[in-house]
Amino acid sequence: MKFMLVVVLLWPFLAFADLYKAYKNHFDIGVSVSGKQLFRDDKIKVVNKNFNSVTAEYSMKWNFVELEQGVYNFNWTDSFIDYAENNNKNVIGHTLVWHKSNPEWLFVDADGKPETKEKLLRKLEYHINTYVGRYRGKVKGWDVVNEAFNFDGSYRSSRWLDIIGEDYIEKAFKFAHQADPDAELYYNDYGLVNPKKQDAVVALIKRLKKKGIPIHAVGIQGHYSLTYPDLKALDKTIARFATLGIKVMITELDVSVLPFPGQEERGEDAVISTERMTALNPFVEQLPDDVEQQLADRYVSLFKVFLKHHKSVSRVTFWGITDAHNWRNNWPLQGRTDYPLIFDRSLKAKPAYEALVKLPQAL
Ligand code: 9MR
Repeated sequence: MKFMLVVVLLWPFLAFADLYKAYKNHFDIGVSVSGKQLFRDDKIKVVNKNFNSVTAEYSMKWNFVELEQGVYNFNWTDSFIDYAENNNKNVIGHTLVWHKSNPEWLFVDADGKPETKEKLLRKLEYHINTYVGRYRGKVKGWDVVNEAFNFDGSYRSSRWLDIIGEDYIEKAFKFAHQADPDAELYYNDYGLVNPKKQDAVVALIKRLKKKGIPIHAVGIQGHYSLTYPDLKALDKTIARFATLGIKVMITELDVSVLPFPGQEERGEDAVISTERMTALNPFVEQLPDDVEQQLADRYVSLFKVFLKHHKSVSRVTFWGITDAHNWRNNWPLQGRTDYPLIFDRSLKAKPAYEALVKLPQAL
């Protein structure tokens, strides 16, 4: 009798212990890990318990693994892969081709002149072969190309586009497939609820599929806020991508609770009065309970949409372990105090976490 009572009282804690286990019938729950966090026991304990998929926040980008041409530094990634193998976590490779985080040498020749199309393609192929090939069978999927379009649907300006042209995207997918035919390959971008950008990505996916170039998922970056995006638009976005016969992944999820500054307040030369800065950075000491609750409710609303589409959504990845380390503290303005994740600055689970753990069984 006593035993029964204990089980009944403890049931919510026993049943809802770990976040990823709560979603085991729906999708993977991932998190990004930054360079140093991999070696911090307190952070890794949180990852072990709650997430079954891991992405490097920056340490697998080109300038980290091959800062000097031909001189590879795989130390961090080797440790990351070992960690994942030993702890049963899926590894997502982030990211092979991006307009940022590239080494100086990549786009120029030995004389410092712009690289030719042919030579840049060879550099890309060699890099992908070496890198993706090294971790063949160990990385579940790669963000092959990251953020290649503008909001108006045009190609985003980059050295890749300038030198190679639009087909740099398909070349990257081809090279990645050659290097590891079993790896999943993804296109990853933000703002995909935006109709024109969405159209451009849908067209890209259709084009790749028509040409027989493998693409397995679209990564919808979830850099959100308490009001953005509109949930109906998100719902439609996921549904549309799912009709293309690919998986949908919610990547880079974080929910800012801070006001979004106007365009004129965001430039490097912007002058913001002290009064206005207080309004833009209102929670320097702590997050008030009512906003904490709004954050929890917002996470629940977002996850209800993801759960609705669980047959197409295969992963949801948070962009960071703790509020103490998340890029939203410095974007779109430097030096604010944001609270976008589900573990607070002392690694304590927030009400949003508790709500998400309970959600699948409550529906
Ligand atoms: O959060 C990442 C930050 O720590 C890095 O300094 C930055 C450059 O490597 O990249 C940030 O992550 C970005 C991601 O790779 C792609 N989408 C936008 C993310 C936020 O800028």
